[in-house]
Amino acid sequence: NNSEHVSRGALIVLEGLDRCGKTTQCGKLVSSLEGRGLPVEAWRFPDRNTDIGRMISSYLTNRSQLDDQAIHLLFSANRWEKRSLMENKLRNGITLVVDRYSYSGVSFSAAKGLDIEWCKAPEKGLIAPDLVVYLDIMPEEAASRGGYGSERYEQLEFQRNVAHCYRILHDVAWKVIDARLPLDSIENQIQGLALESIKSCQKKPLSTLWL
Ligand code: 2DT
Repeated sequence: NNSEHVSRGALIVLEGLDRCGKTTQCGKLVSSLEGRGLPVEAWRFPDRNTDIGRMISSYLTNRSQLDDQAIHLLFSANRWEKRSLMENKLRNGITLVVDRYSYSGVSFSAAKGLDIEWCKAPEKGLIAPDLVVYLDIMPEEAASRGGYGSERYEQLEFQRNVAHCYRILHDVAWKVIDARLPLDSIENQIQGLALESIKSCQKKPLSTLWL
């Protein structure tokens, strides 16, 4: 571990409703940073490749039922089980581009009616992102984009509630980008924000969420 000699990587999170274009933009950002020779990895939550992740996946595909509180804590535990690996990567200079994080965690659960502070509590102490890009889209517009898949949350009425909860969470560190803009314009804006963030976080210590 040579972490004392390298400047740390940035934790960059993309958030937004289903079908807002997050996953596409995560891929584009990772390729462009790689193209510049910057160390970067693509991550996503939920990470369905762990035991907890498989329980989450089974819930999302309606193969299992869980109380709202129970699934909320599993999503959070799925981030906690990755926290130390995340920290190691960042300290070793690797920038992480993450498709969804604690903001999805809180918004999707609060959209079911759970108390927002209760939802935030298990996220406290996770690594805080250096940049959160929110791809802003109206739920109706997202729904019209080739429709949703068959997973549990992919329904217009539910996405409306999620959008409302995202609006409550969103703070000054968020960068909101209009998801209706042309793909390459969105790509360029995110790239600019990411490069700025990678540069400025070199002097900043890692910080934690919501304490
Ligand atoms: P994907 O379609 O992006 O795989 O997401 N979700 C996600 C939560 O409810 N809580 C969380 O903490 C996270 C990270 C959003 C699967 C769905 O899971 C929801 C959509």
